[in-house]
Amino acid sequence: MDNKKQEQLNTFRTDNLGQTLTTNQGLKMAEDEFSLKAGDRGPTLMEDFHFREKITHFDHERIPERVVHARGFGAHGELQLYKSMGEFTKAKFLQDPAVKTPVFVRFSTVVGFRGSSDTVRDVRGFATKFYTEEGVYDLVNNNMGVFFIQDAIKFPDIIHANKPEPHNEIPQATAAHDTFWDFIANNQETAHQVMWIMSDRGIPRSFRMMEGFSINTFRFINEEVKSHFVRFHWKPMLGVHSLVWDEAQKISGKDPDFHRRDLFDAIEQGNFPEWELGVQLIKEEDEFNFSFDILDPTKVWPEEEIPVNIIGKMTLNRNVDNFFAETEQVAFHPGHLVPGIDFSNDPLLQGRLFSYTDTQLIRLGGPNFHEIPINKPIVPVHNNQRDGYHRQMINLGKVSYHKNSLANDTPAPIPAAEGGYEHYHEKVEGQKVRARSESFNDHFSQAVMFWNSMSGPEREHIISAFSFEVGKVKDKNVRQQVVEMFSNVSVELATKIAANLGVNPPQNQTEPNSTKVSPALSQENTIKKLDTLKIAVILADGFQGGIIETLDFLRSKKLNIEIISDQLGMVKGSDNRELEVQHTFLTASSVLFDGVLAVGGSNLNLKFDQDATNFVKEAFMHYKPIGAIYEGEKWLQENNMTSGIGVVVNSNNDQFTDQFINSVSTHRHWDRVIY
Ligand code: HDE
Repeated sequence: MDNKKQEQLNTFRTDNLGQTLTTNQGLKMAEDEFSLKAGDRGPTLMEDFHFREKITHFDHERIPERVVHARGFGAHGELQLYKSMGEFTKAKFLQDPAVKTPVFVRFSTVVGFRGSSDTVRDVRGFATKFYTEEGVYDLVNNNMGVFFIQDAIKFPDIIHANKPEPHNEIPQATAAHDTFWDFIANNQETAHQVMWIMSDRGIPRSFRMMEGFSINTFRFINEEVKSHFVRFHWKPMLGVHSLVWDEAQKISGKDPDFHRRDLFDAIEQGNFPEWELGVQLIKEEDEFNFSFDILDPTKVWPEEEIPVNIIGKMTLNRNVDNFFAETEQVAFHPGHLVPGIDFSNDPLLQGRLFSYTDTQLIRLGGPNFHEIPINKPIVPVHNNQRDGYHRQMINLGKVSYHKNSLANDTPAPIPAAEGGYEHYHEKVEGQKVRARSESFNDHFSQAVMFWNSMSGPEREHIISAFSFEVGKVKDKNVRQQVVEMFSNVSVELATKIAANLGVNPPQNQTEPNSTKVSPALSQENTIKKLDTLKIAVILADGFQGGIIETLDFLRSKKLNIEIISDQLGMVKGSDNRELEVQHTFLTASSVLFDGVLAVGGSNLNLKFDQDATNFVKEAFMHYKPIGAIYEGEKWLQENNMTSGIGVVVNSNNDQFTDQFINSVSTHRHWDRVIY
């Protein structure tokens, strides 16, 4: 059964199938192939209203893309609570575990244009719209726990530095260029977020395998008007997983839509992505009891110190019907609140509260974007706001002001006790200053904690990421500045990247003496599941028929099995049973899969051998699980890969299938020696 939001959207959904073609005025047309001309070789006539309407509409199809987070992908779903949060907040949608709240989520990259690739190294947006019985609530998160800057006034600066350079609009969708790193080295509050983005978190395997962090501190307010500070978290049920950099770059060419395809396919297959909603809570009276300022968006609240209280689960269960109508026109705003949730004085959050509405005005063309179906609340809207471009609502009556007597002084506000939104009565006093609190001055302790918390392979990946990104910086002085800056995080890190960057080792040779770690920051111990991992099975004609049962068994473990061969069509097994080929070596690549099962067949030729060998070799380089059986073994033997960690070969091993599943359940074999 459709939820209230879907019921509402049903009234806007239109199906052209089987219908007669009309103009936008509803006029049925007899012809849609030829413009109206004076003679069949003559000029087109001005009176051809059908031509004019069709072309005009086409000419105006584009709207400005988002200034940041331009490339995104959305889906519908629902949130259901595990328990009531009534003790902390009066927000109605956080009270009753029996209620399912409709949601719409949009994931995004930040810096690339709308047509850029999904797998670039970047922060990911994770914005959720809750259609609650008290109006729309937006939780506009990112997939990293902190942000680059501490004050919103610097947002245009960081984004200008990160975007393609203005003189030549190069490079696309990457921070690997001079202006970004020049900004970083000269704005050291960025250190912590840079560590996150240089880590594996910058190249997620899937939107379904990312966390979401509110970063900014909000408030929960309960019925007794008691306030707690709160930060929100999404925890993916599939764990937090990433690509490797070489793979991410290759996917950018092979399938720039890798992440959106992954989400779309999972939902179409009924493998609905799920995240648990968590909250970290701090009592108002404990505001100053931490070694960091809890309002500082460049700091995490370490999860070991302030546990994430898991309160419910979100399931995405429906793809959009129309990308533009829904995903492109959805308008999020961290200021869309419901009673029981309020802001903190985090100066980044405060600035965001201005920006989001402002940007929708130009992007969506006026002040009525809340009436666009995807943005419409599921509760009635009544106020004295009127008119403006594209107004849909037909307000009755002559009164559009408050106070009035002609309409009994309605629409009327209602007191907080009856559900009216009232801001928390926080006491504020101070002098007007352009300044930043001294409590925001420590830029490195948590960057050090992040580095300390990484596993060996994660550290190696960070060193490689810095070496790549800063290696693209042409200005040697900027490269040197970056090395000096990150010696405050780790002299070892700075020294290793200095060597790769052709600059001097850092002047600072004193390692930070903090040994503080937060295990929650490392992906090493995340949940690892088989569900929906994609396994490429390389088959040729004459394959050993028994493999069909093995594949069925792998499917029963929820693995997605796809067959690769040299041609599309069917491959025939030794027992004459056939399997359909999904991809050829031309249309697929190992980088699009989580693991490989090399099977082969009796009918191999040199070209097949070469293609299959390259496929397996690349998977090997990317630490992926590999199984080899029957003729498939030779592709590994000839390249000395059979003894690699995570490689399972048959060689009459009756445990083969179990061992292969074990290898796949590890996801990546970081301790494999790559040569
Ligand atoms: Fe945003 N951000 N942001 N941001 N942001 C936008 O609003 C802004 C920040 C985030 O899928 C814009 O509708 C400022 C933090 C997401 O439609 C814009 C500052 C976090 C999305 C804007 C920040 C975010 C946006 C552009 C610094 C994570 C995509 C289009 C003070 C907690 C939403 C739009 C979508 C989008 C401003 C920082 C998350 C320009 C001024 C921190 C997920 O208004």
